[in-house]
Amino acid sequence: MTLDQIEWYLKELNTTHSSRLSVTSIGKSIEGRDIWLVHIRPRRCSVGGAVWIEAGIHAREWISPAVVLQMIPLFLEDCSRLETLDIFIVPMANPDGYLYSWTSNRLWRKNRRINSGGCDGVDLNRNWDFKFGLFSSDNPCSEDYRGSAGFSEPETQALKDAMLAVAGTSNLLMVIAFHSYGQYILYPWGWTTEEAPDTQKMIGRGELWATAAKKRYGTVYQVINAGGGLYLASGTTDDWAKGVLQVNYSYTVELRDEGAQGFVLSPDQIKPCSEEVWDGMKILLRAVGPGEHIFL
Ligand code: 0X9
Ligand code: ZN
Repeated sequence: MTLDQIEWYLKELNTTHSSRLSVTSIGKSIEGRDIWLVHIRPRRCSVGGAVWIEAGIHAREWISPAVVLQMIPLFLEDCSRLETLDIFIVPMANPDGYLYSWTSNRLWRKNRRINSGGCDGVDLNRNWDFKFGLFSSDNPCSEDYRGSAGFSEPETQALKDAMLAVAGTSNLLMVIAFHSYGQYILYPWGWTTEEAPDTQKMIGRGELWATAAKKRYGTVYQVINAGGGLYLASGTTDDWAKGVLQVNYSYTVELRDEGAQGFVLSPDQIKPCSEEVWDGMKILLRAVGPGEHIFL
């Protein structure tokens, strides 16, 4: 979907499903666009806890918002433990970058901050103020330019304020950020190869996700450590969620594919990718929070 189509769809959901869903703006991007938060309320009393889902922080990773948007009606239809959860979804964390990837540069990654010196954009997934600056670039021309300071960007400020608000009022069980590509379930830390709290639980639940996702089309998602298995990076959503919010479960999911098409994934992969991801999400969400012990 184009940015306009995404916004139209969210407005439509807000009017047609207002009994269980609300769409609000949590702040503005650097070019003044709204960053939308979709809250799906529990059907029954809210005993299940809350889950935060982020998509689209990297502009060119178009499969991320596509897959996450397709989850919204599935959450609304679901009649299982999932209906006891508060689901918070930011389907498009970097609207300016996304628009730019449609109009000017398909492989744009960062936001659209104008830096001095001629190279634009800050990598929003290096801008979170946890271990800020350790493994990221201070060069505005780099794809992983961290910005001038932790939370220098309005997009990451809006995201963290909203996440802090959710964590302050409900039992936030899990944070998942959707990216592409590579087919990985990444668990923290990303800033060090040392082990994060709850590592065995994150691996176990990640494997449940991957096994369920594989059943449908045979797609293999590897469960690996972000820092040790992929590469060291700091100032990321997943590390901030683990280090500051101290959620039990924090993940970055790298969606399809393994590199054949990479960021420019063909549209015929949207539906199968969404289906396998939903299979993974259903089992994962049953295996975190109250009742999770039955999965041990
Ligand atoms: O480098 C990133 O920001 C992510 N990969 S991507 O190709 N989508 O850009 C991975 C982030 C993984 N998390 C940590 N390293 N903490
Ligand atoms: Zn990414």
